Amino acid sequence: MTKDDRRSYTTAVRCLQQKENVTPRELASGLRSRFDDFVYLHINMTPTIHGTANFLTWHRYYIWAYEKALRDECGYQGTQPYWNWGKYAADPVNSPIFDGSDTSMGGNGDPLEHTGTPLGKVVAPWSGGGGCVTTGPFKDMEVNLGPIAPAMGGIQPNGNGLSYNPRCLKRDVSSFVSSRFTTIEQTASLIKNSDDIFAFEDDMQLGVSPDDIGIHGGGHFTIGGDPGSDFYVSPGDPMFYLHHAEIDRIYWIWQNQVPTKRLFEAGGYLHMFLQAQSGNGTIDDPVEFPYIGDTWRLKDLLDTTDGPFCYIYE
Ligand SMILES: [Cu+2]
Repeated sequence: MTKDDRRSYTTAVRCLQQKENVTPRELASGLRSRFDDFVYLHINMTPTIHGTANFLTWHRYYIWAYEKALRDECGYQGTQPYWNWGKYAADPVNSPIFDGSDTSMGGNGDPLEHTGTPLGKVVAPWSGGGGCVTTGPFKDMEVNLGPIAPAMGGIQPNGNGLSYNPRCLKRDVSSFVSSRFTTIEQTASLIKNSDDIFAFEDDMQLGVSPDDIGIHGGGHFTIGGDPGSDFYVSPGDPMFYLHHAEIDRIYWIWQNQVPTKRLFEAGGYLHMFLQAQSGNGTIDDPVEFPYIGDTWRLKDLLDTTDGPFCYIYE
């Protein structure tokens, strides 16, 4: 993206953060903006959109609806950017994305030492940030909802996370995480070696060995912080949408290796915690987006050039 395009994008995101929410405040008293509509929906649906048959398609539409809101409600003329993690996996803090300039997505958090961020069997150590983001376009933004399940040390949950809890955006951008879990080799291997949708979505979310967290977790925990390290509230950090655009791009590349099969399949359970008890998802399942979009069938969301979509990645 040109520097002007990058500034247009973050300006539109800040606009979304200034617009009124559409979701009724009776559902979450902490809602303060149109941006929060997206955060709230993700919080509310977390157990039925992760580790599930609809994980990839739900997040695909979610990112698309966010881009649409930026365009229709905040005058953004560009497209949704993605974060090619692998390109900067060795040193994300100094990449154009996190360097804190006015063309970045905001800098790392100020130094605030903590006990680390547990990631399954591995603990990502404090990586020099952890405090408030004080540079770049989001230095003054307020995070209103959460925390619910913050992974970074030193951050406490705030009940059900739905009440008004204004605070700064915190990050602990981690090369420990990015260099272990989001390299180009790992992404290429996921695309080349996942023969079916089960292997693809499992390896992406869980990794290929017990101490791996997959590229999905890798991107999330490269950002870290609050709400970035919070499974429920992570869309409260604007970087979420660049991370999940990259997830969608990798999914799109993988689908297009065998389009005759991969544009027509989904697999997995309906509920992350209930697993087998919840039953298997199918491509006829409804996929819902209250207050940010419409209700679709999963099969409508499999092809980025069909159903509601008409896009490709460059
Ligand atoms: Cu999610």
